[in-house]
Amino acid sequence: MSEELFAQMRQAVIDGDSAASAALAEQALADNVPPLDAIEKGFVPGLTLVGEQFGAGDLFLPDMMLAARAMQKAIAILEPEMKRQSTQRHVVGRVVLGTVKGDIHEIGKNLVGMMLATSGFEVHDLGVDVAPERFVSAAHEHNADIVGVSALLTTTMAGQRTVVEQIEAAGLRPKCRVVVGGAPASSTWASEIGADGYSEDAIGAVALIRGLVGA
Ligand code: B1M
Repeated sequence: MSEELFAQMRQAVIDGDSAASAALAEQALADNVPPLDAIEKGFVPGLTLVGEQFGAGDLFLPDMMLAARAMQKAIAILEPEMKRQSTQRHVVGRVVLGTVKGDIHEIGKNLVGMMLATSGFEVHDLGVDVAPERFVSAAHEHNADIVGVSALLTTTMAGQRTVVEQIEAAGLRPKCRVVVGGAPASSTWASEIGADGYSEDAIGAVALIRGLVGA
């Protein structure tokens, strides 16, 4: 039953059909499908396929934009239920999150933020195209335990190194740790730039950050 629903979700994103993805997200809620399963097993595989076909030159930027919009529509419907299901009551840590300067990819970063928030973290999401100085000032302002930096492009990932350097230069370390993620990042890259951790997905990011703050 869920497998069939997941297949329809995948197809709605591939088709860039926001109305269909919204209806399928509503159906998932009505059928008690866990919202994270709907996102990760249903909608994300569609976006991954669109990305691969874009990379191969078989699809174009407008296709990728429509697919992203369909995905975001579904997430907007599923997010309140994820928050409602959260049982955490006390703040386990403070996280400043954003996508590096020059990079406007936000879906993965938003998922990480959503998972952290539903796991009891206070999340300050700075959005996309965030300058390194902004990460530093927000870390100061919110007394952050963690600065989370997302990058989806090989051309922007160097911005993660700059954030690490500027957090260090501002004297915020070691109390404030820097965690990186996004498709081109890896644990090797995280070590190379002196970050405190890397996760390849949102669930792993929560586990990693919980470990770093001792929660
Ligand atoms: Co873009 N794009 N895009 N794009 N786009 C990629 C990344 C690309 C791999 C597609 C491809 O060619 N195959 C490619 C990058 C190639 C490279 O650098 N090597 C690419 C390109 C080239 C571009 C443009 C340059 C295209 C152009 O203009 N010619 C352009 C750049 C714009 C810019 O940023 N300056 C561009 C634009 C766009 C859209 C605007 C159309 C749209 C983004 C819409 C939006 O976010 N509002 C878009 C999309 C949707 C993608 C793909 C298809 C999907 C990205 C996504 O949302 N995935 C992507 C292909 C792909 O990744 N397969 C692609 C779903 C999401 C849940 O996964 O973001 O990986 P992801 O996040 C995961 C993990 O990475 C991890 O957890 C998340 C959840 O599990 N994670 C973290 C992410 N951040 C983390 C932080 C953490 C920890 C874990 O700690 C802090």
